[in-house]
Amino acid sequence: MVIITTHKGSDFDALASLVAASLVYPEAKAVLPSSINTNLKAFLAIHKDLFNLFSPRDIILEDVKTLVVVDTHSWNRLEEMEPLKNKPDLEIIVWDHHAKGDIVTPNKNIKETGACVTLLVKEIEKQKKLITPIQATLFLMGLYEDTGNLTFPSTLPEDAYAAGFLLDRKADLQILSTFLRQAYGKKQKDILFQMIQEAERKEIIGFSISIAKMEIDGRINNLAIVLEMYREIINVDAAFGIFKDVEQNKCMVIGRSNIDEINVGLLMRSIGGGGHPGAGSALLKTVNPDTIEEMLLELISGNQHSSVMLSDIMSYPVVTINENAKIEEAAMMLRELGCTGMPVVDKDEHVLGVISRRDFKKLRKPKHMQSPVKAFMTRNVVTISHDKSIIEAARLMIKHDIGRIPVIKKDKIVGIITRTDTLTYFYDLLPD
Ligand SMILES: [Mn+2]
Repeated sequence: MVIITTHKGSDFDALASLVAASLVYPEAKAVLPSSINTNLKAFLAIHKDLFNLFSPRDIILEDVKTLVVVDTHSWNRLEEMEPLKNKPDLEIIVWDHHAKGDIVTPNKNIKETGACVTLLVKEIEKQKKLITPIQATLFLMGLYEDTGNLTFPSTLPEDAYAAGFLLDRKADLQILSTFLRQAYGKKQKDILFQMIQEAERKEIIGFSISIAKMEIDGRINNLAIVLEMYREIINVDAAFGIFKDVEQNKCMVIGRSNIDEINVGLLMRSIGGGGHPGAGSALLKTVNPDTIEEMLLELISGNQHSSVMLSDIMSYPVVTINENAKIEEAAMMLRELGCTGMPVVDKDEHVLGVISRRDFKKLRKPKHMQSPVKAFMTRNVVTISHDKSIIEAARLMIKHDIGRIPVIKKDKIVGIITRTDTLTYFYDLLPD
């Protein structure tokens, strides 16, 4: 007997992958774990008969010759199938988009796509299998749930391509939104209600923020959605939720910000998490929520930039040229360095201007090549202090349409921040 199964606490991607795999392996029985998440329960309450699903109770494990595992390849996430772990001669086939797992088999189809179902949809397309609109709808639900409607950074071009393929196969967006919207369900509603009742606003560095501390009972999905709703309702510039899971003794910290000045990704990185300027999270072990709150407040109220300052991402040392050097020399240096401009400094390394290829257009006579740089440099250079934020640097670049800004500390140039540096930062390409 061939069976297909997926991880416990199954979500839409798990069910979608399970059903998709049953098209790839038509002889197999699709076994859905007993524990499935709330969204999926609501969906299956109506759609169950459309899919030929088996429960683990229906299966005699001794008879299983081939096990197809989708959307995981970790034994401890299979639970009800764990007895198979020690079955000799069991053939295992894996389809998964998680990098980690302990199921060992030569038959692995693993790629870190946004959703697991993407891999199977690709296979279905390759084998030219027919799929019904309701199957396409389910597959797209899995795909959208795991990729946040193709917005999560883990989304690959393959995911978007698969979404297009499924829409072409008549996936129904109406049904899809009905079930996916339940990401905000009763549990989430209860938490939001409690958060609003206890809400406190604070004014800090000129912005309104709110930090909610809550105890939660076990894993609750989609707290990020709850927090975004909370931020909107309380109407603050930035909101943070510190959710303490008492049993696991862990704290989930989630932040949302609507303003550049409070960079959630930066804050979360400082406490061991991650994210982007507008949204981020961190999972902390055995930390007191009050301590986390203090930490956040301290970080926001000024030390926010102490973790990642301009000096962390700027380029240095900077090649500069003395004001009295000859134009000829500047031209030669720029050519050698392959850059378009460089700061001009006096003997104390104070920035006086910038000499760039553009300035060479001002040269009229051959003897100008022998003139001092200061005669042709551009004055009134935009500079930035080393303790300013990266956002501020980016703003200056946009405002003045410049690609590089000298970074100044105590009147001296200590580095240069370039457009590439800021892009690298914003796109989260910083090494951890
Ligand atoms: Mn998945």
